[in-house]
Amino acid sequence: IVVSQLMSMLTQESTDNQPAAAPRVGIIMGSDSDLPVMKEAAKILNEFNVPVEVRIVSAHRTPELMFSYAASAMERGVQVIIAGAGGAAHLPGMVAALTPLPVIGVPVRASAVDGLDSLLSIVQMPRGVPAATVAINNATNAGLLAVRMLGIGDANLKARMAQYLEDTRDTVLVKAEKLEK
Ligand code: RP5
Repeated sequence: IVVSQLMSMLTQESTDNQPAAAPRVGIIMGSDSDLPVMKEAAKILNEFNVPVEVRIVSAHRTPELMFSYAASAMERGVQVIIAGAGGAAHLPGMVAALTPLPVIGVPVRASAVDGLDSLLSIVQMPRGVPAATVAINNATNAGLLAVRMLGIGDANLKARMAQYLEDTRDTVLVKAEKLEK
């Protein structure tokens, strides 16, 4: 499967010839090599029926595209941006500098130093320009955090997140019970 096919599968398709809902979350990443990690964020958002767009945007290789993406995201209706990158992972921080939207950074393990470079590049933002940072390769948590952010103004999403937590707890309790037997 080619990358473009995978990316359009991750972006919710329109049904019944209705135009696709405007994306509420932008998922961007520095390279198509980040896609195996970053697709987990799209999966979570699809589970919660949150419309997303998925794009390759590189801080270093396509700086003009990064600028125009970040500068236009809010006016296009995007409410949260999830940005993943590896190595010298400047994408989340640079995007946070270009938009007032909340930005969640995903440090991708992409180099010889096991993702520590990506983690530190994303988490060590200067005062005044925050980027939330999840664990290395944990795009699932980035998706869940985006749902929680959107849930502030969306009672339905907030209720579904409460249910997700209950389901997570129940899964662990069932496993624990099995172990005790
Ligand atoms: C970063 O460099 C990307 O986010 C990726 O994690 C890493 C390696 O990119 P490729 O050389 O695989 O395209 O900019």
